Amino acid sequence: MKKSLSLFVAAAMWLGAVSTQAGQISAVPGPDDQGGMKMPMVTITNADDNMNPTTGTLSISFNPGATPILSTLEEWSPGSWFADTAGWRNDIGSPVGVGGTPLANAGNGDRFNNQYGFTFMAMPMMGQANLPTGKSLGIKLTSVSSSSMESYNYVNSQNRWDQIFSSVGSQVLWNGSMWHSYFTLPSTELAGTYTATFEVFIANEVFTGGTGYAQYDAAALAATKDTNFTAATVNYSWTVIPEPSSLALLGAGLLAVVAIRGRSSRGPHHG
Ligand SMILES: [Cu+2]
Repeated sequence: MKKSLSLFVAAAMWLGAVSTQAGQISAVPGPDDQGGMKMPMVTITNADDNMNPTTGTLSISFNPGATPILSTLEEWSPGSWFADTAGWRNDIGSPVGVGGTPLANAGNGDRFNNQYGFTFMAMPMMGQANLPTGKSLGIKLTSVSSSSMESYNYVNSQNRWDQIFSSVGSQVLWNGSMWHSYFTLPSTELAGTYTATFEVFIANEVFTGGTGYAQYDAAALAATKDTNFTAATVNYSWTVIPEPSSLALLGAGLLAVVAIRGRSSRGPHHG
């Protein structure tokens, strides 16, 4: 009995630990709510001219550590919902009734995570070149394990929640500022591991985006790669764990199993 009880209590405590807000919240829970940022750092090395390179190699330094979890709003911030006018409400708002969510504030309840964030560093004196003049960084989705996974550029101040990387081969221009896009997955998708791969390259296009740190207008989607710079690859992976309701069922099931075992194996004088 003790073991199953402690599992049940641990699950309940985990659910309680992420409960910091309730009611309407004005921002989407972010890396601080999810276990911290995980940031591949991009540099340009082996450049012909570190101040303004025309050739070089993109390098990525990345130690992701524990695999991020794709979870629902109710798991990241129990009892919370978004304003009915929030750009992200429809996708990742909890379904009506979940955590007390009113109908007007309800959404599809997709799981989400934005712990991953690209960063770029230039230190010309240390062999890490500047971005070339007249060009920008580009990020292209080269594979994804589930077509149900989606990615969004979130800019709270613009009430912006725009789908990006809409299919394999889709790309954005990136200005090099630390950029955490959101990844979402419908709550109906199975537990397990999900992955995506991105190529980071130098694009023959100036960054002109007004949508935050990523640009995904027609010019960005059509930008070509500068092949004088060797591109780099980064792999992301996420875990989907069973629903808390499943965990609760599991806990109840274990309790039942232990109770039955106790009845059949213990004598009448157990204390
Ligand atoms: Cu970051």
